[in-house]
Amino acid sequence: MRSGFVALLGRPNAGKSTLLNRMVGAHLAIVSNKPQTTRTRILGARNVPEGQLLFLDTPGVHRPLHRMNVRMVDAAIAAAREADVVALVVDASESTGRGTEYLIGLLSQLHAPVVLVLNKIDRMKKHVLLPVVEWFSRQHAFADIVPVSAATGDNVDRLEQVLLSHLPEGPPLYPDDYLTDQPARVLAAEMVREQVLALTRAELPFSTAVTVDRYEEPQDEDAPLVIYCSILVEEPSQKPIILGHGGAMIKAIGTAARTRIEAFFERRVYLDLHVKVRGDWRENDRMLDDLGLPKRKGS
Ligand SMILES: Nc1nc2c(ncn2[C@@H]2O[C@H](COP(=O)(O)OP(=O)(O)OP(=O)(O)O)[C@@H](O)[C@H]2O)c(=O)[nH]1
Ligand SMILES: [Mg+2]
Repeated sequence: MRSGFVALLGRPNAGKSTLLNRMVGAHLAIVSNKPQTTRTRILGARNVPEGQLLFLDTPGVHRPLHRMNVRMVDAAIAAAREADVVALVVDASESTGRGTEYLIGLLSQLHAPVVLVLNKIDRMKKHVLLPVVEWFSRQHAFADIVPVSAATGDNVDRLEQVLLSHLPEGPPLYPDDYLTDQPARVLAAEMVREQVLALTRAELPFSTAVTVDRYEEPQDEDAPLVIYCSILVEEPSQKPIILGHGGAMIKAIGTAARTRIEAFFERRVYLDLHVKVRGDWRENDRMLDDLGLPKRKGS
């Protein structure tokens, strides 16, 4: 048997979270078409007869402009340093730039083998993939290169086998019913944030956070989960955008999030949303600690 940690490292929007969810078969990490969606490291376990893969989804590596972003990038690099295998996930349908070169530069600091995952091949014609493979092969001695589509699932079976082959031999590290390190209340708050990202535009996705003010899980399984969340924005002018005309936007966010939380937990949910203005929360150490973005030692 082989078991160990696989860090999913990459630029924002490469499809790391989509790949995590595909690999473990559950919507553990929220996904959006906006960059910098994932803010913390998220563990998702996948058990196969040959062993256990412990995926670490990470925030996309980018140039940090706020304290929050410094912590995000730190969390990603720390996960890559701790992992047994690093899967460098790139959007193969996009041309490479400085950001990709910076990431490749980081790889030399890692001891673990690095598997290059060329994602989004559903958006590409076969003949354009070959030059991409050739370019990346010249940049780093990758342990393997695997083209996949996290969205359609194309070739992810092969990726699983490749990643497994690079894990150390040993028994599973977690029980076989263990799925994630994300507490239920965090999963719920993230599903609210996912709808904020899906339904709002411009700067809002970057300057919004969701906190849980109250979370009740009644023993009686027919009774709904009770969840009170606050949507934090930085500027007073952003509040009416989240609320929408006559409260239409926050209602839409709430309805969509509730439907998804209910499907995830297979249980009725009462969801209450509030909007709060918290200027500069992205620079506030206590807020960032509470949001699961702790400062790392030495950073
Ligand atoms: N066509 C296509 N789109 C994909 C694929 N994988 C992910 N996407 C889309 O790419 C966008 C970004 O996906 P995410 O999974 O959120 O990307 P990420 O790397 O986790 O991004 P960050 O959390 O911001 O670092 C979303 O709109 C996804 O639906 C794929 O294989 N094919
Ligand atoms: Mg992500």
